[in-house]
Amino acid sequence: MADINGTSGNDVLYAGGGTAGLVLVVSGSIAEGVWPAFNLLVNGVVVRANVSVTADHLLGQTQQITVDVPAGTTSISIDYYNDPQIAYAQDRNLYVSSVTLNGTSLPLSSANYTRDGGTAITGQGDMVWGGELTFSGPLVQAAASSVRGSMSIDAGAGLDLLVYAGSSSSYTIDAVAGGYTIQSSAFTDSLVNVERLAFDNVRVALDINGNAGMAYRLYQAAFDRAPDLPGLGFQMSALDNGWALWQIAQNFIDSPEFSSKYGAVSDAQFVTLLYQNVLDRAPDQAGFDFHLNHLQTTHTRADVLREFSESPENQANVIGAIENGMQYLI
Ligand SMILES: [Ca+2]
Ligand SMILES: [Ca+2]
Repeated sequence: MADINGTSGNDVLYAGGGTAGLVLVVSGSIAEGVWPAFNLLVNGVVVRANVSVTADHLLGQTQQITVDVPAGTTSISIDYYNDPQIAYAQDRNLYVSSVTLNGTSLPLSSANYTRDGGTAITGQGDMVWGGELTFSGPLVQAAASSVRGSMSIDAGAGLDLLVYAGSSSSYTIDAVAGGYTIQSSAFTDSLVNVERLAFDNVRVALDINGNAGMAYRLYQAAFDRAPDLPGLGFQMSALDNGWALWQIAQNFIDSPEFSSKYGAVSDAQFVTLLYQNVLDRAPDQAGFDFHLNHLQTTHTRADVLREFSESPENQANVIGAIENGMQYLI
C-alpha cells in the first residue's frame, strides 16, 4: 500500500505543503530615503539581522524571507526597529502579509504586536510603528514539528489530480521508472498512476502517453511550436471530455495560424510541408507516397496531421520537452 491511495475512478488527492522552514512575505514604505528594517528572532534569539525591506507596498510588491527553524521552536518575532516615530515625515512602515512555518500558515490574527513604548495590539500585520510582532503558542509548536516526510502516492486507475500547496517553483519533478518523483525542500514523493498535478500557480500534466501528450504533440505538429499554457489546458480538456484527436486536428487546420503557416496548398504540397514542419526533414519517397495516397483515398487532412503528430518520429522529437511534465493552465 502506498501512503496515499486513489480509487479506480478519477480522484483529486491532496499532498499538502512541501516547504520546510519559515517563510515571511513582507513589504514596506520608505521614508526620508530609508526603508524599514527588522531583526528576525526565533525563541528570542536573532536568526536574521538587519533585513531591509525594499519591496514597495504602494506598488504591490512583496519580498520573501526564508529561514530554517528548529523543531523545538516556540516563538517567532519580527522586531521592526527603525521607526523612530519622531515626525510623520518619517512615516516608514513594515507590512507583514503572511508568515508560513513548514507549510502551515500562521494567521496574523494570532500574533501580538507590541509597539515600542508598550502598547499591545493583537492581530495586526501592519507595523506602522516600531515594535515587535510575535507568534507563539501551540500553533507555532505544532507547525515547527510538522515537516512531513516523503510519501508514496498511487492514484490508481482513472484521470487523477494531485494537489500540492505552494508554487511549482518549490518543487522539482523528475520522470523515473514507472512514475515520477516530486522533490521539495522537505521531502521526495514517489508517484505512480498520477496524471495531473496542481500547484498554486500552474498545473502540470504527467500523462505523456495520454491526452496531455497527444495535445502537446499536436501543437508541435500543426504549428511547429510548443503550446501556450491556456491553449494546452483547453485542448487537453476537450480530449478529456471525449473529443477525438482528429477533431482537434481539424480545428487546428481551420485556424488562422495554420492558414498563415501552410497557405492554400495542393495535397502533395501539404504532405511536403508536414514533413518540414513536423519532422524537420524532406520526405522520403515511400512515406510521401503513403500519405499522399491516403489523402487521395480515405483520409482527410486532419487525419494525416494526426498521423504525423502521433508518429514514432514526432514522439521521439517531442519527448525531451515533455518527459518531466507539461505545464498548462485551466
Ligand atoms: Ca484513480
Ligand atoms: Ca491514474
